[in-house]
Amino acid sequence: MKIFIILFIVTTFLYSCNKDDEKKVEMGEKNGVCFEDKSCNSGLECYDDNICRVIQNGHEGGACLANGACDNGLVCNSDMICIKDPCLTVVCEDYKHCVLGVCKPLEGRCDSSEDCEVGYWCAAGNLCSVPGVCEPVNPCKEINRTVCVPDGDSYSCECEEGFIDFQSSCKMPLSSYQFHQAGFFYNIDIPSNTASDRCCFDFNNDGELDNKLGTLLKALSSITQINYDALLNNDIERDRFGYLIEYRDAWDTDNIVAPIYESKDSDNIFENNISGEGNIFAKKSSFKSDGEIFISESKETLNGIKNGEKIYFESDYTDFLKIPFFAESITLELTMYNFKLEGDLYRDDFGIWIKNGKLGGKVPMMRLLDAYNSYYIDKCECLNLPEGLFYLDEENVAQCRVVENNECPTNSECSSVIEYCGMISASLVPDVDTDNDNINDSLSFGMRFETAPVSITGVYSLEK
Ligand SMILES: [Ca+2]
Ligand SMILES: [Ca+2]
Ligand SMILES: [Ca+2]
Repeated sequence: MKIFIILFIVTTFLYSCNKDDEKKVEMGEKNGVCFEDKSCNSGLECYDDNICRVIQNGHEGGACLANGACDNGLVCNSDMICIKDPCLTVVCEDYKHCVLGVCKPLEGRCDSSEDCEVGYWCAAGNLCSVPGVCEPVNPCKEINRTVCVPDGDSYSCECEEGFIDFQSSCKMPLSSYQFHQAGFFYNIDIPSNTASDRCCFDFNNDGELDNKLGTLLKALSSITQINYDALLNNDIERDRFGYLIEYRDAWDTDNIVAPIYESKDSDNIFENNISGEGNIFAKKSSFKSDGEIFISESKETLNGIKNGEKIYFESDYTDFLKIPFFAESITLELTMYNFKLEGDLYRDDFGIWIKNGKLGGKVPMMRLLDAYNSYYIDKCECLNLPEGLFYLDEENVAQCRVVENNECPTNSECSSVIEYCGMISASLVPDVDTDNDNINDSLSFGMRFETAPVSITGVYSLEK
């Protein structure tokens, strides 16, 4: 029994001693044993002997050394504490180096001119350079599709690759142009502009649709013995005349550009031109030159077109379309300027087409009389009027020349045109003032059409 009691006291004593030691230094505390994961409380680090002690300068979490250095793999941050180098996991571009985890340009290299010393700018290749004649503001910037080429103290603005210099502007050569989806015009109809058949545009802003020339052509059909609708559609079927509309950037951007070209069939088969399988050339004569693509470039902002939605284009005043009426071997060629096009646009996976189309423009009186004159000069040599039958007087009114040596057979078209010349010229009263001098100088004209989807095969030139 005695032995047991002594043993108990000793055990209790030893136990109390141990307990007092642990109270003084707990795990993770200064001079205490490290935690199982070799960590210690804040401000301490676990030494190799598994005891927590104050972090030494230069170690992770400790102050940086006097010269700002830290142990390997560590960097001194702005609080002068050594931290794990964040750059160890950062990859910078060639001209940059990593500073505390952020990629910054090396000396003499740059992302912007602010990275360079005063007097230098950030040039190509992220190099800080002394500005040249083309820098830092590119003097060619305002000229489309150009690059600035330095030449000593001077510079020149030259066309970007793929473009050529044409009349002081850079244009894409036709040879490298890729045509987009297109439409072929057919079912042409010149409205008579009776009350039930009004078309197509209001050219003089009085709220009424104007088609002075269309109305006249219809009225004159009986005199000139020309059925203009039939002529046009026949000529289209026989590929003597045709138009294409190219839908450039129709769906990619808000800005739809749709130039119109004269066309030439690739296979002389008309049916496929209107069945959606036509391959048709754009005539080279529709292009101002090799260096300039568009005879007309009409722009309209459309935020995505839905099926059946109206499209509307208007060309510049200087853009024109020729409408040739072929009668036998003779052409009466009308030229309309500042043309407008309107229609309901449809599309599917195979193409784009227009229904209820209207195409109209302004035909200057002078150009119209020229057309009539050259028609009758060719057709009616017997009139002996090489300068033509019609002329414009000082008041811009169409007049007929006096025919003195008429050798035309009676009852021929040429004889009847003398008879009706006064009536024709009296009906040629312009209704549109194009130069705002308050004197009408042009006739409004419009016609209806449809288009069928076709592909533009390329450019057709007579020289081929
Ligand atoms: Ca009008
Ligand atoms: Ca064809
Ligand atoms: Ca005028």
